[in-house]
Amino acid sequence: MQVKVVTNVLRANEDMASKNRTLFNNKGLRVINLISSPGAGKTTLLETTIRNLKDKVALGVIEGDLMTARDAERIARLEVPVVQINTRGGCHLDANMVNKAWNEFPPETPLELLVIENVGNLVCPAAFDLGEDEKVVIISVTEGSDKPAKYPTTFERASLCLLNKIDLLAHTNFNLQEFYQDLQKIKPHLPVIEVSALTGQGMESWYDWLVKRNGTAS
Ligand SMILES: Nc1nc2c(ncn2[C@@H]2O[C@H](COP(=O)(O)OP(=O)(O)OP(=O)(O)O)[C@@H](O)[C@H]2O)c(=O)[nH]1
Ligand SMILES: [Mg+2]
Repeated sequence: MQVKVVTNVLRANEDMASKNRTLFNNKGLRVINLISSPGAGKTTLLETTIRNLKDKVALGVIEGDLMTARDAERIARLEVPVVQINTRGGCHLDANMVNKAWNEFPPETPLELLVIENVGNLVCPAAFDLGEDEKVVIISVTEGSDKPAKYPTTFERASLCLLNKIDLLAHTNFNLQEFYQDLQKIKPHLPVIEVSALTGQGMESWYDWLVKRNGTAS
């Protein structure tokens, strides 16, 4: 019975994700689902990215959090369209929440790229398709290099891994060799970009990935 309920929930989510994907594709909108543990640097990455890309790409953001509108307020300060979802205890976003959030954007908002910051969690978000084009996983060097091995599903389903807080590497025992070896076993050829969302180090490669894939590179 329990299994059937879970299966139904996932199937309903797949149906809505498929509707979202059709909606986004029809608008020519590229959609990224940004996943990480709490505090790995998702919002900081978005802030730095927006400062650098705002004039090149029409970017919008959906923020997912259990409580508060703090992340949406951070993004709104940069004058980018943003909608906050509060899951009120839920550990991940689902396709229905994203559909409702999408309808909160004024219809005339001209967007080319939509980034969805998922709830801080390295496990549950991977199971729920939101209708995105690609998942991007962030891990930061302060979390330990064993995270891909311990939470492989998110890495398996991601198209790109960002290794954040690289500015702090020398102050941690993060083992780059172990990290890359584990990733190689979980998802060979998964691209990894080492970045500091705070200092901007390595971020050009991330912008290239986002903008070129968006088809707006000149
Ligand atoms: N040194 C350093 N600190 C960073 C970097 N990126 C983020 N931080 C810091 O890490 C903390 C958490 O960053 P956030 O961007 O709020 O993390 P988040 O993933 O959005 O967190 P949740 O939304 O709560 O899951 C903040 O104090 C940031 O300033 C980085 O590249 N280097
Ligand atoms: Mg955040």
